[in-house]
Amino acid sequence: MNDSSTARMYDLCATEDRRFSPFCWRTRLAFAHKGVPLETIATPFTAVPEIDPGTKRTVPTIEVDNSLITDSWEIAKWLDTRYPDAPPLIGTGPQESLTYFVQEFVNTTVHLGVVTTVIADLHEHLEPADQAYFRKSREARFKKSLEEIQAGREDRITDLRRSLHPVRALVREHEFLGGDAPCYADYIVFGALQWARVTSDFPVTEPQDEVTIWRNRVAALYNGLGDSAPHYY
Ligand SMILES: N[C@@H](CCC(=O)N[C@@H](CS)C(=O)NCC(=O)O)C(=O)O
Repeated sequence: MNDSSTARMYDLCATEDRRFSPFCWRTRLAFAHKGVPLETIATPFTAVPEIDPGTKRTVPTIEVDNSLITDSWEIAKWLDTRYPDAPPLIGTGPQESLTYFVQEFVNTTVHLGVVTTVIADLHEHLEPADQAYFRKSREARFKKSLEEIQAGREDRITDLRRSLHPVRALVREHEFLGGDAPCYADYIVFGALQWARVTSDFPVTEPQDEVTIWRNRVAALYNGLGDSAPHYY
């Protein structure tokens, strides 16, 4: 375990150090939002079981204060409790409930749209050992080949863009989903779009879309943290 007081996050990585996990992006931005330093540990899929052998941890998992915290929502809640004087991420009461709603909408509708748009491209970016694991596990989950899952994305992309309408409607009126300043909901939606732009040159949103303009605004936060990883557009 890490002795230093700086938290460390196990972060999925692909070739060229592409950091693509939508959940890990939420956590990276959440730490930056609180002004708390975070180191990342590049972790291929096949190394995830080694984080805490014998358990079924996912990423993000963070190492902090000599213990491990898994799950992006749990980590954001921990940050709010540990750093109450910095701007809240999730908050409490109605804000917490609405943020949870955003999370579940993104985890289901938006993530399904993104993964079926970029899954074969993502595979192309993995190291060979990870490619074998990823193909086997995802093809078993979808009961189709990666190429079949991604096929037809040109026709399906309109559905994904339409599903982002709630975001579009809000950012037409406000700088961020949080209003004048970003909040955890911004990072949840951003993570989904970041996953796509880090792994594929197929644009999930069009350049002139208000969603793209907002996404660029979030990417530029915290000294361009979201633009610091290799990405296509
Ligand atoms: N609910 C979890 C989901 C995390 C999750 O699904 N992480 C994926 C990567 S994006 C994972 O660890 N996958 C391991 C694997 O597929 O073997 C969270 O919000 O942190």
